[in-house]
Amino acid sequence: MRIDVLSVMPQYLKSPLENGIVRIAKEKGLLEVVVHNLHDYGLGKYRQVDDAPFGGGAGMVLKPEPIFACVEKLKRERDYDEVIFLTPDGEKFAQPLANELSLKKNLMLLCGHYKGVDERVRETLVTKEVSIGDYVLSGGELPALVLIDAVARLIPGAINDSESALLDSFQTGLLDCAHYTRPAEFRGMKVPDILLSGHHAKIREWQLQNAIERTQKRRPDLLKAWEAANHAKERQTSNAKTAT
Ligand code: 6GU
Repeated sequence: MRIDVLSVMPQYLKSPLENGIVRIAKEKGLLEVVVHNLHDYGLGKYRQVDDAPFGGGAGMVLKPEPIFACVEKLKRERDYDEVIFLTPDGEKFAQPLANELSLKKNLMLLCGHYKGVDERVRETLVTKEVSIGDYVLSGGELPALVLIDAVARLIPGAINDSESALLDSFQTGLLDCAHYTRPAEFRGMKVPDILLSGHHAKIREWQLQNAIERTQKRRPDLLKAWEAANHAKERQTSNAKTAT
């Protein structure tokens, strides 16, 4: 997969793209991330990328010309599955979208700034608008990094334990269960006996029960959705059984 990121603050993106899961996926040849500085496409002697909004008001708006120039250049080089604009008024980012994007070949991410971008960019170049939550950040760089991390770890082969990304919180519809490592007793606090038993079926059962309890306590909304999906599945299986 290749991801092109368009930003007016390319330096800001550097360290997260050179470390952790993104670095590993790059080193394994599974992911390529190319950052483009919109100032390289800026106007005039000062490489201007933003301007005051028509109609007045606070903050600056990213001008259309540098963004069109950069996007059009890249589009001449390859086809993009999505051109994603990171913006607080976009679709809320969640695991299903990360899963979907992890299957794509070429993604373009446009980081907004200041008051946003000229609306004509959104109308003609952007295919998807994504937010990472209901709060306002100063720019789209952190959201782009969030999206890249969530997607990179889903690319098959990116993480060693191929099972583990599929068992994450949200993939099963439940939050993750509690985890423990050595020592079995620490300052009087004991790891649940069952986890030390070596009885795999019983351990799975404990983990599921623990995940259900944690989800009930922390995110009852998620548990409701999980139960509804589970009941639908059970109905399907029992219908299939009566049909045969
Ligand atoms: Cl994608 N951008 C900005 N600027 N703020 C946000 C956001 C995006 N998602 C949540 N807050």
